[in-house]
Amino acid sequence: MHADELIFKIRSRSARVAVVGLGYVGLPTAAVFADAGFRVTGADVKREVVEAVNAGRSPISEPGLEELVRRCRERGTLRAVCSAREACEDADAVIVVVQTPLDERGEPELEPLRSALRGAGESLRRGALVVVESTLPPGGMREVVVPELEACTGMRAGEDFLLAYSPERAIPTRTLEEIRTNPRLVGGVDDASSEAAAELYSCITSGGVYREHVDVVEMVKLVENTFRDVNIALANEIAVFCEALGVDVGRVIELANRHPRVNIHTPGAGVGGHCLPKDPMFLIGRARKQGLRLEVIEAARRRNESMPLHVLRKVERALEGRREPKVAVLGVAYKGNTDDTRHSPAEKVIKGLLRRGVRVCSHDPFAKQDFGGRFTNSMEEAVRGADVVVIMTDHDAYRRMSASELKRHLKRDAVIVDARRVLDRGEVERQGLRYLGLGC
Ligand code: SAJ
Repeated sequence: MHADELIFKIRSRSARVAVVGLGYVGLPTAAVFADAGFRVTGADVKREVVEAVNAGRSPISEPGLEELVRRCRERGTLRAVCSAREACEDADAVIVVVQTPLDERGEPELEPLRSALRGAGESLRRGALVVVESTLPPGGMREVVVPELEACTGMRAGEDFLLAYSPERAIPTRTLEEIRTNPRLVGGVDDASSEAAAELYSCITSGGVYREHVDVVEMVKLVENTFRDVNIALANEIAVFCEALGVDVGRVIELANRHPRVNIHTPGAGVGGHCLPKDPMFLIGRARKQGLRLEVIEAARRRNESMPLHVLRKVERALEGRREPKVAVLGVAYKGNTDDTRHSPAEKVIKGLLRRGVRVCSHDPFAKQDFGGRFTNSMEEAVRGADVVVIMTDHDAYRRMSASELKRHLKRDAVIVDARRVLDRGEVERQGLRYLGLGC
């Protein structure tokens, strides 16, 4: 199949783009394409998301996104609808970016992706390009995406329509910048598909576009997040060991990282979000089907999953001997400066404390999620009268917190459990508060 006409339309920006899924990656992607001069229609099943976008607002907290959405709405280059079928009706390029989480058995849950593909497929035009940005398990393009699209369209991929995989690689809190500057990977089902997809993404990224076999692209995406998960697991393991030795892990990692070939990540309360806890599982699951055990990756997953429990034990130690204690949990988002609470380590800590009958009041400057306890957006209210403050998320607001101000609201002999190492130990101790940091 030829892609010449589509490539011409992409170059002249007359190609219409549809983005199916307006989540943490989909909406920024839609807005970046709209900002680059394309007419973009985004689709999302959540009515409140569609309404927010059409009102020029961003339903998620991501630096620069609200302003970009507003600008694109004012220029008339971005609109949102509830149905994928409607969004794809007149689209020359369709980008599918919906979640591919794990189900209860730890297997890839691909129904949201299949359903998005079916929605797009209902109105897909002959000659259009479909790009999947959702993270796929190894073999996902061949085994899931191609058959699903061919079944619902009655057309053949690479013959009647173009199809490529180009995984999103932007990091939340820097999503817009990374969509525009990160290198892109593109793996088409045929040359024309790769060529068209590469042309499309070269309109929005200055980081270069790499064309590769789709099987390679699937692995690259998963290996990147697995690298990070394993690296963080190493940092966490060293932190737990340093804690037992009474050595400050922060200094250890800082100095080790001065070596030109060492780059140990930051230990913390656990690894959350929708990617790092999941993507290694795609590899582990697939390897098991081949009769292989990915022992290092499995051990790293276990280490990272154990971190909230490690923090819970520290809090329990700090609570020993206290009557009807109150714990303030600072941060329910999975990482700093985001409102995303998916797979947040705070959930396990809060639920663990509630099970033990502890009064919990959690706080977050961005997110709103109680995980079964009490939640407030007022930091003062959260920490008022607390026996223990446990810092679960490295929000900038917590880094700026002053120990003397904090002390004014706490019980006199309160303990700070700093699971993200955001406070200065010396300053906390100078206020007469006990400091229990992770890894020291
Ligand atoms: N974390 C640590 N220590 C660290 C870094 C992170 O404990 O040194 C924790 C965070 O607190 C968080 C979790 O790990 O709970 C994940 O955070 P993250 O910032 O590492 O990653 P995500 O999930 O927000 O985004 C990752 C990114 N992948 C890589 O950097 C390799 C992003 O580029 C991907 O697009 C994204 O996953 C995705 O969607 O796959």
